[in-house]
Amino acid sequence: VDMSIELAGVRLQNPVMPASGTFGYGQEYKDVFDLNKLGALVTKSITKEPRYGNELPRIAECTSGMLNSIGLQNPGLEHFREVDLPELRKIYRGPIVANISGFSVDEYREVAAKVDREEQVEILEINISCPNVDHGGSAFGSNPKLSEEITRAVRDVTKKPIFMKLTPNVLDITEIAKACESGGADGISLINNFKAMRIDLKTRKTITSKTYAGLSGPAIRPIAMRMVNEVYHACKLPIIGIGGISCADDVLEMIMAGATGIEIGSANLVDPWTCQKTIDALPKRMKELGIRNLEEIRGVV
Ligand code: RRO
Repeated sequence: VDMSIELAGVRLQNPVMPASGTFGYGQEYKDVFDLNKLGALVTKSITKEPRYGNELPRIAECTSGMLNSIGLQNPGLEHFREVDLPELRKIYRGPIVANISGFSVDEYREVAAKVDREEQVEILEINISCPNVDHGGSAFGSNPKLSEEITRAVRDVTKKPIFMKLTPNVLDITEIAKACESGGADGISLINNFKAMRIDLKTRKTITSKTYAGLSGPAIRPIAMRMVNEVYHACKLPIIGIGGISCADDVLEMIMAGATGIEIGSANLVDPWTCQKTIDALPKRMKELGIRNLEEIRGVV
């Protein structure tokens, strides 16, 4: 069986990528399994300036998933270019997807222009959906005009493929996806997490330092499936499906909903071998289900 895919002109040996934020810049996982097995590696969202992120605690477990309110902790653009990217290249040969965030249209443009100069980066994933910051983040991705404007700004400064990463915290995901398509996006990544909260009964305070945090994991997978399917039918762009995927069957289901590639997020925090196990299991499941290649099942629903 053939599990390779093509994502906006980039060939991937398989559709499995770690979701942004779950593999950092690769170093934490290099001793867990061979990163070169991945379809591509998506790096943690970077901003122009370094950020410490939100105060601890910023993770909470919950039934069928988890909450996070990391708050865009990252080493900043210059450190990413000078240290993280070269260090990643030493341990990983495959395609690198650089995830970018910003707090203004100009910041997205500026960071994208600098990342565009990095030969090692194959694809840009533009995060307009972080729910854990006080301004920017999902405020961009829930506004069609701003989503289009950011897409256009990034489009102006790079010829590399651009995937816009969307928030599910909207009434109509197709409206945002279509705005990104008009702005010149090459693909859509969805979904980021749902705005949520948990309370500790003893302290009577929220478990995470920020009142609201983002829900991810198995709980959101059926919603992610539905949203991917809606965007698949509303746009012509390739989709990276994200949301609660943790095994080969989940991957195949997401591709049947319309995704080309997929990202695994929360499941990596439960079992750091999830990506490797999923990739290893995929050919066997494809054979059992009579699937010769992934294209033949994409968007069958
Ligand atoms: O850093 C975060 O809090 C974070 C980001 Br930028 C994001 O896009 N999604 C997420 O779950 N957490």
